[in-house]
Amino acid sequence: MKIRRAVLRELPLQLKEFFEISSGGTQARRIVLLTLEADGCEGWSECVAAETPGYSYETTDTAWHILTRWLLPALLELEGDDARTLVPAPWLRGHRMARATVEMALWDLEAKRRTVSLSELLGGEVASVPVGVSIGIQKTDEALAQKVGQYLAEGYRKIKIKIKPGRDVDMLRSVRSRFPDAPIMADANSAYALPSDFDRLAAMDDFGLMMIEQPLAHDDLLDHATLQSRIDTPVCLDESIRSQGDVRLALHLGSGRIVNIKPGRVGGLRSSLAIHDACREAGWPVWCGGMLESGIGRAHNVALATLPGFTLPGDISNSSRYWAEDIVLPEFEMAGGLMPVPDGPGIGVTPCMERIERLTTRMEVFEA
Ligand code: OSB
Ligand code: MG
Repeated sequence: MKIRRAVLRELPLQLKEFFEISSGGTQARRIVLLTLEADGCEGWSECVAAETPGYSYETTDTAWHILTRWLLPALLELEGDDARTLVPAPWLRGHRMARATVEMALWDLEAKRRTVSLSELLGGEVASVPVGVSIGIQKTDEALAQKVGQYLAEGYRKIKIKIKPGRDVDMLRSVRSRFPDAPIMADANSAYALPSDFDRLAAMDDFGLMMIEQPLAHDDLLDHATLQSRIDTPVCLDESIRSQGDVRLALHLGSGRIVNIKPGRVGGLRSSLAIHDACREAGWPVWCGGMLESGIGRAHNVALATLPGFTLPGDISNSSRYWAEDIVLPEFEMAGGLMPVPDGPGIGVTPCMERIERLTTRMEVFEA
């Protein structure tokens, strides 16, 4: 098996609503899609890098550079029986979002070559997955309460509220008083530090949160362990887990009790499976995070979330929660808090080529 053609595209897609996290906000997404062709099949993936280096050092532009200068030219030189064994430029350090883009397209391609769903190829076990929604920082407590109420009514099983210093304890108290039993959690995206913010974080123990996600530095595990030993709320790691090595260290140190797995962040699906397995063995639940993806990235996330260790609802919401119109058919739409898993070959959704081609603002093609 040899990849005959690789096509990398960028297309702008406007989120319906401005999405603010502690490090900044986004409305205009720059979606990067990769298509790999071999044996009459097409593997698809989406690069999760953001427009600005606020979540990770990688951005749309660094990923584009690493993909076009290094990964895709090297990929076209490789050959193997199973698409998943093709690892271009294994010497290349870091840049996991760029690397994951290639790896995830190869998984989709291999699933399509075998005419099985991506979920089945990954070892998934269920036909639908429980899902939640992530709410950006809102200007007022009223605006937040309105959104929480709306999403609970739609059936989401986990309501994630973005927090930052100054929009945290009082805001969470207000939302908890209005929704006493709702499955609520908070995500700080690394906005706090120890020891200065300890009291503020410990105060959140009063609100019965499902978890607090990534309260401390994006590359820290040690202070997270100290924090977890002193608060009751489970700490969930996001930014700090970039590899199997990171999760082994986190498990050893007790840096939390839960991991948010985003395949793009950890270099792909193989690495996600290893992190899943390590957490499962240690008794830590995992769930699948999101990066405001289009339906292409979402399809990969849904497939990954069918693995048995994904016991908590993922940040996998309806296409219509993000976009006026998604770029895949059918669009993702959950019912009763459960997202159906596409059962067609590979990612199981069809890219809308006419729309994708019309929106594309840059494209590079590689041919063997
Ligand atoms: O920290 O999980 C995060 C979006 C962009 C960057 C970081 C995060 C998020 C989300 C959105 O929470 C989840 C989604 O895609 O719905
Ligand atoms: Mg997060």
